[in-house]
Amino acid sequence: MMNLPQNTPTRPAGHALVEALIAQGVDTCFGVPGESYLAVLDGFHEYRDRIRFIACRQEGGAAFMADAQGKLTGRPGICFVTRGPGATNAAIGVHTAFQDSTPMILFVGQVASDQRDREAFQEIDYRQMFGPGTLGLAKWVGEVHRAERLPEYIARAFHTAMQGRPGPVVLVLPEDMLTESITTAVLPRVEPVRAWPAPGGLRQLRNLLLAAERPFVIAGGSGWDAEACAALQRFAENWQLPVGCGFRFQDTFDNRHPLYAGDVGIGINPKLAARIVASDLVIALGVRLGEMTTGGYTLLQAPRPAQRLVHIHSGPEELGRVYAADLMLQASMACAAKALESIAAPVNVQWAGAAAQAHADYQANRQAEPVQPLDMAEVVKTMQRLLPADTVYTNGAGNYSGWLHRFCQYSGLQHHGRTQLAPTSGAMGYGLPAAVAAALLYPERTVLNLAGDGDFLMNGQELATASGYGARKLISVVVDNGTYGTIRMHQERDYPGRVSGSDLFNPDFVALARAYGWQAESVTQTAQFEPALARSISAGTPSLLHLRLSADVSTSRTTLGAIREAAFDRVNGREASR
Ligand SMILES: Cc1ncc(C[n+]2csc(CCOP(=O)(O)OP(=O)(O)O)c2C)c(N)n1
Repeated sequence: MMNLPQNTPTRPAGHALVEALIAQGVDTCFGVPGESYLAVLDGFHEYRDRIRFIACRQEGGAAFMADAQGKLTGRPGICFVTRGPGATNAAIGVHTAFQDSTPMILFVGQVASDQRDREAFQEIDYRQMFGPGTLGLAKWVGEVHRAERLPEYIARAFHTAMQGRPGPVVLVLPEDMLTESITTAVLPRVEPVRAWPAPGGLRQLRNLLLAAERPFVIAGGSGWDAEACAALQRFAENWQLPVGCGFRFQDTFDNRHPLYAGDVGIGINPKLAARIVASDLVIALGVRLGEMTTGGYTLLQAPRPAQRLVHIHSGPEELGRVYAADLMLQASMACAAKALESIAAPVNVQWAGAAAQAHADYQANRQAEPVQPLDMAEVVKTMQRLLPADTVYTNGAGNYSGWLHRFCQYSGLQHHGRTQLAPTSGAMGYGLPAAVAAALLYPERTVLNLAGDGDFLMNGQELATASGYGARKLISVVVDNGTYGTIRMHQERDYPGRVSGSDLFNPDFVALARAYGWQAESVTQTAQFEPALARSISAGTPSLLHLRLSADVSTSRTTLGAIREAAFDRVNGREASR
């Protein structure tokens, strides 16, 4: 517990806010400045030896950086933006933090209290904009009307962001409130209150396991820590359970472990999908069981799956939201797996061989037909061969991310903390700012961002933040196929041959990166990638590798041409049968 000062000197609320962040252990904040919160910026100046404000180039980038900070540290990532235009730009990060269950706090400057409700300059009602009425944005929106209560609001924001299902909180700061002088002391560091699963529920889970023949665990979601991931591994080992990781939570279970069965997300290994469908007990541990982790609600039929279902989640509102599970347990992920590993397992389980087979299927899925002239599977495997084991991999949205999902082997959190930063919200533009945040927060670690050409330019301006703040071990690999490839893929499936709105007109990515002080080069053939990556690793500055790919290379499994042909065959077949 921090000792509270007995006689807190008078200071502006804007300074007290920065003091409160320091008391919460925050040493880095992301944001774009605005005249609406000058008193807070002055607080950052006052405490500049203890906390830094990273000035980003667009609030969308800043909010994604805060989300990445939340994912990496397990405590709220912090973002500051100005009113109206700043807040609207930042909304994408709030949505991502909500869908990804990332603890995050967005501080928004607000018009002065005596101007409220006049639609004053850049005024928005943030409770309406982000609030519970718009389900899927902030977990809570608070507006601070009394400066002396600011410490109370900040402590609540930290609790709310971390407790239950973690998520984003928006705190609104009227300009005049921030300049008021207060003597209120800041509150001590907040630790989240955690929930353990009920003992009776654990007994029921044991009975379900003993009655099962083909159980399967899907682990993921937010709130895991190193100890919890280690406990999950022991639980799986005790019961010889095959474990899959939920969509974009691939670092929950060590991918090299013999019980690992693969990722349960977009582009799932068909054999893994079949295994889950054929299982008779699914233990969903920490995952929301959303569309991406259930194969569009088909791996588990909604709302009543064919398999028996145990759903363990930190947020009670997620339990029973879609699925009528046989057993639902509310528990924080930091506690759940520790409780599960205490469940006594029999000496032998009848499905032991199944876990080995599931891992063999996962390994087989990492083999792919060679592709000429630039083989993305080889690119990802080369990255993993050359980069340190604790490298953080980031991506945004787009088909290109499928190569990471399928071929990158993430380690469990017990080894290197989080090594995957990727938006379950499917937000394009996430990967580059997330990588910049990781590189600035953990300068000793290497960070690799894989980006599509569409995805990359959604937040390309943050190249300046990386070089400006001295990121070094940061590599961005841009997969340039000249198209919004994912959308083109859907078009070819549904409207074959009718390309509309999905072509891209790209800049010279190498020249662009160099203009920002990055090292950069192009790669057109597989053999060029390894030496280029080696040069990036020893660059001492951020670097960009521009991979030029044919638009026809659509996913790790198929080409645009094949998709189009199949679609034409379908259409023609339909017409012929009329
Ligand atoms: C912010 C945002 N806008 C639009 C989309 C819809 N979308 C999903 S993937 C995609 C195309 C991605 O293109 P690119 O980054 O070039 O990757 P590719 O699919 O070609 O590999 C689009 C437009 C989205 N997911 N997020």
